[in-house]
Amino acid sequence: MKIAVCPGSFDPITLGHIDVINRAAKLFDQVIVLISVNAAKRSVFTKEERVELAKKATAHLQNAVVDSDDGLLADYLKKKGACAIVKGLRAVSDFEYEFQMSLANKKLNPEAETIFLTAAGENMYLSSSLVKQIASFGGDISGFVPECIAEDIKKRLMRSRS
Ligand code: COD
Repeated sequence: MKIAVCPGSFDPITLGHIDVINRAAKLFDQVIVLISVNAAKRSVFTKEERVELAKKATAHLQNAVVDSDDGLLADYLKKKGACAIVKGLRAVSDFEYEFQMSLANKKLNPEAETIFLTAAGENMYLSSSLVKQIASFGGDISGFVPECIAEDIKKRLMRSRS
């Protein structure tokens, strides 16, 4: 069985992430959506909240599961017997960072291939930070995140502003 991991902070998960996960689910037998730690970012949503949102947003995929891990991605892949890391690339600005990560992960776990899927044209500009900013001002985020989680995100961010 070919298992791929789609890792990210997913703070929160957006339609851009979902597009990459949907496409990975067509290429692999199983996809693990992994809520992981980016040492350079401070998350607004708790790990539990991010897992819950990701579970709701990927409920339509029969071969996807959501998990979380606080350790190294390369070790997680070994533990799960996964052969690939699937990531989305939005622009040249993503490339340098992602390229460095993929080389480091390959060094740490030579079995792990990183596969990049180019972002869909309509999601090129989309990021979790943008969603948080719009939602915290009470704006409409329905075009940016799956409909089933839009209200949860909005309520949560409006609450933390008050
Ligand atoms: N369209 C397509 N893809 C997108 C979009 C979009 N609109 N937005 C984001 N993406 C892609 C990103 O390029 C990324 O590949 C993925 O979706 C997740 O995005 P984020 O922003 O939620 O997640 P990041 O970039 O903060 O995730 C970084 C990791 C948590 C994966 C990384 O820090 C990691 O591997 N951490 C584990 C610890 C570790 O092993 N560190 C050392 C690595 S060498």
